[in-house]
Amino acid sequence: MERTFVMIKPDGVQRGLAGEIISRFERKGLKIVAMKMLWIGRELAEQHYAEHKEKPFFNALIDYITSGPVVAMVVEGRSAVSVVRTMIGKTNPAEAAPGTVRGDLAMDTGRNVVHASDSLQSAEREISLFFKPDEIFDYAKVDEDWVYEK
Ligand code: IDP
Repeated sequence: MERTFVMIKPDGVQRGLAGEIISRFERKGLKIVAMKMLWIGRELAEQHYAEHKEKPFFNALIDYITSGPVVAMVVEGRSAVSVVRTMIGKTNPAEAAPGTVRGDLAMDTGRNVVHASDSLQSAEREISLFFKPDEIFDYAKVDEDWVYEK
């Protein structure tokens, strides 16, 4: 099983899309093993998006992600990193396929409603930035035998 980091960005919270987005992951069969609402400060935002520090959109990105509360989650499942990336769709919502979160619910790259880790390595890094080990729960879900054959 893999764990990935997912975040409903401030526009997703403001637009009342948190439930819709969380529900998509639940219905898929993924397991939410950690979740909280928080308002990210600039320091954490800059750490989270450190790989984009030199990009022209970096300051706007930090302004955006710190502009209101977000909902942060750890989502677990088989191949969770790639499954969740497929579900959220391309970075630019105008190019994201219908059926994906961004394809269905967003219009603009700078307001693309959701974040998800792009590799196992970034998942581990991002999970440890946002969650302490005791905020992540190991539990059995009753439908597991109905989600996975084995
Ligand atoms: P991702 O979120 O799909 O992994 P990244 O390329 O890692 O995409 O970019 C991180 C975030 O930075 C994007 O989700 C988006 O909010 C923002 N971003 C990326 N490229 C641009 C851009 O060209 N203009 C404005 N914002 C951008």
